[in-house]
Amino acid sequence: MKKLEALIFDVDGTLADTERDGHRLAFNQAFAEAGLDWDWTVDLYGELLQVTGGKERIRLFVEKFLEGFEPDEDIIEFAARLHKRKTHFYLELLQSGAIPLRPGVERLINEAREAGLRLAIATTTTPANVTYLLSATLGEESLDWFEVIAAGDIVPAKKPAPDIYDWALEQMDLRPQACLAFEDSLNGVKSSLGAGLKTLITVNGYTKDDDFSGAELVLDQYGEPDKPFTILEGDANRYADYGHVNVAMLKDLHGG
Ligand code: XBP
Ligand code: MG
Repeated sequence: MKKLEALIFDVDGTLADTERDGHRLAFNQAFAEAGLDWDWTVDLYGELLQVTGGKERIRLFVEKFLEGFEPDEDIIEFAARLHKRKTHFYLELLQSGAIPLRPGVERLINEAREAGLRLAIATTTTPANVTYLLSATLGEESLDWFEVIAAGDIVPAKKPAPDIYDWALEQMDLRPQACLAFEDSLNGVKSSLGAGLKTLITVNGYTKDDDFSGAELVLDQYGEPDKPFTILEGDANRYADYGHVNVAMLKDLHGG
């Protein structure tokens, strides 16, 4: 087994709980601005999360839930235009500081940097969504901590395809055996496992019932020294004593 050299993080649901009170609200703002009476409720949004990517999600909604709806323009262009406004509203939300990182994320990133681990991002979300989230939560200098920010349409096939992780690994000139991936969802874990990466899952409200077969460990959160995680799936005897995810635990999990 190769030594652990790098950590590759998903963003939505993994670094921050962005979907329910972030992306969803921004989609609804864009719909209202466009004069559409669409309301993506918490439950409906959960169903729409079966596809990754905001433009793809709008198209799924139109195809599956809006029989007979025909935009004046091509559906691809229509969804792209609407999505641009959604991104605008989402960035506003991030800038306002409304979306914090998940518990333990900042501590873990700092510890990983101190330990000399290389860091990267692999996400389907729009690139600006990542840079705004990092700047708003960890400060602008944090953008330099991540060697690669693989995001959005940089690869045509979004998660669950492994392409975004493959791309990040290629940019870092690393083999998957030298890395760990951090994910929160079924589409995410399919993508990371497809790229050959051992994966640590932290679930959220939308993904707690997903099938995480193949992941190394499934936790409710990363935890803090005074706020331990709960192990949902995986080797509880081996990992429970760590209490919170730290570099020693990641090395144990990675096995190298
Ligand atoms: C996240 C996504 C993203 C966001 C919306 O999936 O699917 O599409 O919901 O972002 P993952 P955009 O965490 O697996 O990367 O609207 O910018 O596409
Ligand atoms: Mg995710």
